[in-house]
Amino acid sequence: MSKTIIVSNRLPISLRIKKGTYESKPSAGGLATGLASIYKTGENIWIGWPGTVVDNPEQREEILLNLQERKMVPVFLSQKDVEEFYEGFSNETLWPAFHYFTQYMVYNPEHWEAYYRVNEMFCEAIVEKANPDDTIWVHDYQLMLLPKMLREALPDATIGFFQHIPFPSYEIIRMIPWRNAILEGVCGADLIGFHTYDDMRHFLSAVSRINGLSSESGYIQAENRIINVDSFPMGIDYGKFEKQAKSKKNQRLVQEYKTPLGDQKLILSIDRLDYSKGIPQRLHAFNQLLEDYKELHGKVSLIMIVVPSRDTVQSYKELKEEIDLLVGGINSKYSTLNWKPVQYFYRGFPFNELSAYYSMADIALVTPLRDGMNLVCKEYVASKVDKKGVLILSEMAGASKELLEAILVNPNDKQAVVDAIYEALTMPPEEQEARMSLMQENLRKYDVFQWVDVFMDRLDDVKKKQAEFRSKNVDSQIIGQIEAAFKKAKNPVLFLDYDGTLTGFTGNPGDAKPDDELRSLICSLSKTAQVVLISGRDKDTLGAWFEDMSVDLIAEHGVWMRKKENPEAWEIYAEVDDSWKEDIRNIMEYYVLRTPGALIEEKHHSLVWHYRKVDKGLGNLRMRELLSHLKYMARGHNLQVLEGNMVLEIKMPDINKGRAALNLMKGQEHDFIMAIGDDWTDEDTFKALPKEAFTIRVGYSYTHADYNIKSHRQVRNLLAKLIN
Ligand code: GDG
Repeated sequence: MSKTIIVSNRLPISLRIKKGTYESKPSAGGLATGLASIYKTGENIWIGWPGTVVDNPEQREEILLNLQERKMVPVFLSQKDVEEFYEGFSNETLWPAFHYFTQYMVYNPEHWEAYYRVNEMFCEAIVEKANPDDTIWVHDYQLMLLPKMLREALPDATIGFFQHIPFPSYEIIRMIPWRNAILEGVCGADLIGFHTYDDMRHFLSAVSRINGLSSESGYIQAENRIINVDSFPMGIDYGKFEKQAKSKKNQRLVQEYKTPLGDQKLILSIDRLDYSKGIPQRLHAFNQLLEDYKELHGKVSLIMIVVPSRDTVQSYKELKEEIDLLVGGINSKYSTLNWKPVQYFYRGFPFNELSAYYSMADIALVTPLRDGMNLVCKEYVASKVDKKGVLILSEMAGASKELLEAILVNPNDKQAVVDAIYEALTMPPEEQEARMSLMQENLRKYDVFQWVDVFMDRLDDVKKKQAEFRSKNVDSQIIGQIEAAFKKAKNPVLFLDYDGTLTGFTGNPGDAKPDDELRSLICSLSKTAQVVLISGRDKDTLGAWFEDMSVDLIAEHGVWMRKKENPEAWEIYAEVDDSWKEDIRNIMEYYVLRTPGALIEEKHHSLVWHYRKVDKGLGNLRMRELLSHLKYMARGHNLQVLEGNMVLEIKMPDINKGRAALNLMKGQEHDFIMAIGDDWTDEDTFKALPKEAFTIRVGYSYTHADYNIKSHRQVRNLLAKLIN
């Protein structure tokens, strides 16, 4: 039976080695709780780094056995791995890049090599435990190469990837020298999840511009399968925070903490030490508040909890010093004998104490400069069981897309943060209740368990979609059937599209000339079958390329036909009025002038606007504009607009490849018909041909064809089989 493997950089435990012996505590983090329902059942396991360097082989063995009982498998990292892979590439290249702190990015090839190496180590550890059809869910930015490595080792596995931190704009991604490999790595997954729609949008744009993979409605069309990209905003274990907040123990603790503070209003700030969290900016705003509103002195305190993290890294050390100075500055300026404006803690707290802080805070001030989601704000809302309290939340946190009833602020706008704090301090209790209730309803429904279920369901769903395509894949059995039918046939005919079907695409369409392999293939085929090259290309190019071959040619999607018996005589499908061209050409020219790299091709019966050489995003934008413009014009002229591969073509509607194919077969009896094509102009052929024909679409798109085939390479292999 297949099992599920969770993979993350850190295992859900904290392991400490003291004087040669180790102790490990389970982690109570949100992710660990949410995924417990998965890895603790059946044969499922969690694979990751235990969080501490263990060099002693005997101790490793001991830890391995101990973790095995808890359904975990450790990947042991050396000190060098930790420095170069974790602290290095993950936290000094990807972390700053993905949080838009490009000034902190380090470009170190050795760190990159370590990142690659450790991802490989993870892959090996997984392969050792995995069955070929297992489900593997990989988490976060430390393991972005892993999905592809796993796909290669376990082609049939179901692979999910979730990124917990933001995914930035293409403009940032393109700064990373190793961007191609990173994006390709992630695309080894079947389902790729982010917290927000913006992250997903940025990812799709980067994959399209950097790796040339197009997508539609969140489905990336990869070479041999579809990949789903979607947004899955992560929730918290709502029940746990609610229950704790309601408990007698918690109420006692709140009482104990609050007594010395009197009836001061309390503002809570909790973060890991990180420049993305905007801690100094928050302190500046609090300082400004005290400067602007003297009447608040003695009546409001900021409880600032900063949890130590990465403080060996220089930029974090500097951040810590900056915070210390700011806190010291505020306290020395405003403190009185019985009031300290900032209660500052540089340490973590156990869960019950954290929960007490959430319960007693009148305001949670959560103002990161960038945050993938931010769970602290959600935990605060869940803990406000009396519904009294106000959340001030940064627009730059993923959570701001869900918690619309918070006071949303731009963390870079100091005055806006000051105003938000003042608004929160003076907000009527009924309004607090109304806002809190709406947020609680939302968070209760979309908790971390729901998040896990939805992700796993979608993973199933994308596998089903892939299976639908695969059921139409030209496999060895289908090839056998085609071969047998072909060999039996006395009068076979093959309709073969050219670009994308017999050959790949090139930057310059003129460069896609038939190579020697293709010429000899067509030549041999034409000895036993009627070969028809059916293309959108102009007749002169096709005529010149296949001048000396015994093949029929259909050019310009069916406008022109040239029979092999009479290679000099091109027949036209019908003489039609082309007075429409002038108006349309004027419009297309206007779009060429606005779009560097675009060009117009004039064919006998059509006009084509090419944008293959245009900067990708601009090309798509202009194509959409021109498409709607042309569709509008087309109605008046009774024309048809076709969207091809990096082209828009406008032509008379009664001319298409399907009609041309039927026209060519008229009066002949064929006992084998096969058509292969790669874009939607070929769909006309697939639809027009009798049902006993073999119809094949190149690429894994929805199609009227009977089958899909991976690429032009496989088409050539299939045709080669017919010769042998
Ligand atoms: C990544 C993304 C995304 C904090 N102080 C204490 C303590 N905490 C707990 C909180 C909360 C968690 O740490 C911090 O939440 P984040 O949302 O910042 O999560 P990270 O794991 O740091 O970050 C982030 C998240 O992944 C999930 O996808 O939201 O954007 O950066 O749960 O309660 N817990 C205890 N004592 C503390 O002092 N016990």
